[in-house]
Amino acid sequence: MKITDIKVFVTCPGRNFVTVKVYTDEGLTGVGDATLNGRELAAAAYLEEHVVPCLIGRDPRMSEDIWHYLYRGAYWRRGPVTMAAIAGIDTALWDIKAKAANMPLYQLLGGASRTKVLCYTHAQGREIGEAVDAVGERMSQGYKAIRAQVGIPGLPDVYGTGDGTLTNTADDAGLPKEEVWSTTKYLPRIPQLFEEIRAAHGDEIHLLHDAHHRLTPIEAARLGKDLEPFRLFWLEDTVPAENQDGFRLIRQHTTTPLAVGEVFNTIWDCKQLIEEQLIDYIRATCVHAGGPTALRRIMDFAGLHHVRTGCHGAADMSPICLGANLHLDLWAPNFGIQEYSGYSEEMLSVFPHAWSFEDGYMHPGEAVGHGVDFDEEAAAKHPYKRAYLPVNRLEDGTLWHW
Ligand code: EZ4
Ligand code: CO
Repeated sequence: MKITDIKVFVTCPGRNFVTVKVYTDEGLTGVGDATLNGRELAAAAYLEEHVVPCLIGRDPRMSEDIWHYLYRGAYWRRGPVTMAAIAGIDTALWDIKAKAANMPLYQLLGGASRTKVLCYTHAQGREIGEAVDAVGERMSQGYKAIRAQVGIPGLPDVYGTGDGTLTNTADDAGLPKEEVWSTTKYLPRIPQLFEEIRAAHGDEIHLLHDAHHRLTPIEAARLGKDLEPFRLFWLEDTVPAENQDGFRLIRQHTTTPLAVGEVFNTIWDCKQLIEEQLIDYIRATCVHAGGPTALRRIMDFAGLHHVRTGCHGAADMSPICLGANLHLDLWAPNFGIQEYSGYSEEMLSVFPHAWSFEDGYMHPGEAVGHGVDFDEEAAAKHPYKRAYLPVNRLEDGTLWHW
């Protein structure tokens, strides 16, 4: 089998998605997600100019060799643009491989280790009461695990509480929106939120929270301690994880389970946190961590150290990424949970898919390959539109972590 062509599509059915489609001389095709929110055309150009020409004529079944060709062969390793591009190709190659084997992808990985995949979704409100109600609404939709976020008194909409989480964001000039942040105002608010959620909805529902990289280690340690009575499933992204030593301090102070890694690109970003058992869940996901070839290594490595998986699955990864994740989730012996924030009908119209949600659980489906397709005609109706993730400033104007 030979690769005859590779096309890269950038479409915006409500938000920008980068899709790679690999064509072969035997008629089989595969698709992969290469979306990098706010930097979409960088990943697309990387693919079109620097990757596609090298792969024409190669055997698509040699996904391991192609992965290393793109990773080692570039000399410049790692980085979000490179790894999203590699992920797009790698996911498409596994799609082809599984189609050639006439199997759903999870069978090639070792088969199902469970019958269904626990997922969590998002609930939020500007006021605590609103967030408590939103959790109840999600419970009534069947969800068994819910991430709760709430507005902070004295601040305009903060991360996770506005209404722009599903769609492209930019200000009126098409540039990044600016948000305002105060850790002092945030820290006492979150334990109040979870106290009220537990009081209203009981002990059974799994609760999660995302601090979105905004704290220092000692602040994170304090928040983790304050949240212990409410038994969170996890507390996510407390501190920026470039400095992984910071997690030692958090770990020494709290039994609240910790999750991190949605921005990680490679197993090297996970190494210290996993080896030293400083976290409980690794958030690495197909599109940002280099595709199934790389993600399954991270998952196995995590399994050696009592770390479970928790793939990032917000709506700025395409339904292809979610589909590929679900196959890995169904297989991984140390699976933890899968994020699922949902997609609009417009987004789903571009990505026909075999995956499904029922009563709080997902399943990748039994279609051959990873089970997600790309509708070129539907995509063509939604041209790329420049957009950004927001930036964040402290109240005195200091640029902060978003
Ligand atoms: O901010 O996907 O856990 N989910 C998240 C997401 C991320 C976006 C960034 O592109 O933190 O909402
Ligand atoms: Co997050």
